[in-house]
Amino acid sequence: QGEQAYLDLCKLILEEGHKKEDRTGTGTYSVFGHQMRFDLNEGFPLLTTKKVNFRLIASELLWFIKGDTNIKYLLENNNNIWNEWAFERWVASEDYNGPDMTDFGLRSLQDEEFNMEYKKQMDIFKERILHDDAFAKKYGDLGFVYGKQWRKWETKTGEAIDQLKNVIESIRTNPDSRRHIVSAWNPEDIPFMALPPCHTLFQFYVADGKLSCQLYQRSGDVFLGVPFNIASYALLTHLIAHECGLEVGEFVHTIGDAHIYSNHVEQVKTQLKRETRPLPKLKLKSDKQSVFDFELSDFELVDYNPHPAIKAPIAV
Ligand code: UFP
Repeated sequence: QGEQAYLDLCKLILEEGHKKEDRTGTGTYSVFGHQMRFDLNEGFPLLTTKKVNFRLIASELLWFIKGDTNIKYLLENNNNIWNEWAFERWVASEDYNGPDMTDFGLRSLQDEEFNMEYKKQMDIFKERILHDDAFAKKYGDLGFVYGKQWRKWETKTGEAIDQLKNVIESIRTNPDSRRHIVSAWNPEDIPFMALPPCHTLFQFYVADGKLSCQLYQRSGDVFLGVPFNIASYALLTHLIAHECGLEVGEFVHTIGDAHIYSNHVEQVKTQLKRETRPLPKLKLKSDKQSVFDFELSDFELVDYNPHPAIKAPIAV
């Protein structure tokens, strides 16, 4: 019920998780192959045991849906979650001649003086992305990210496949199909991606006039990433159901490596002590039909009264 499936996963990992080293050097507790189910009719699955920023989730999803891969759109919506990936490319380029920013992620955590300089350079970078079109075109584009694979998957012959449009069409015209799939995992592109897609593949299912969605997520940072991922796919399911004239069903979340970073354990314990509250409701405020027309201002979350946010360092 509600967010209990999420809290149960947290508990399971703390109690039974394997201690496991990871790419970021932080260390994790992890279980493999876990499934959570959220009935979207119970409310919108945004956690109430800590405050989660819905605006960031919604603007990122709209960015994917548009097929946009340039962080300019995110910055215009005051969303900074993908900045580091673009900044990394900028500071490694021959056009950059500011102070050395090698390993900025790690160094900004360890060295306060460096952190100030990093923040300054990041602000300059953001300003240029926002106000210099040529610069944004060259350094704001992340290339092979979700928007690209969902909307413009490149074929051998150089054509583009619009997986999202196709899946909506197949839900409308052939709801019983077992092939309503969108894949972000493109083996050919993986070597060129900063972060191989975490949300690897999703599938829709129609029964009793309701649309359900299952996501296969290969790797999940259960404290910081997964609450975002749940809300993002719940929102996507609402939008597609709306366009197809269906009610919402369930969001089924299957995770491969489900982990809690060792420096998030205390935060998770704090969160587990909190009482859950009723889930908020999602309201679509416009009479738009197509998922491709929605804007941030069309969404409203009603009755979201979470416990306060809990801060934690992000592993990069
Ligand atoms: N991660 C998520 N959800 C996301 C996302 C990343 O949980 O949407 F983009 C986490 C999972 C993992 C890290 O902790 O980011 C990616 O690292 P790796 O590629 O080594 O799995």
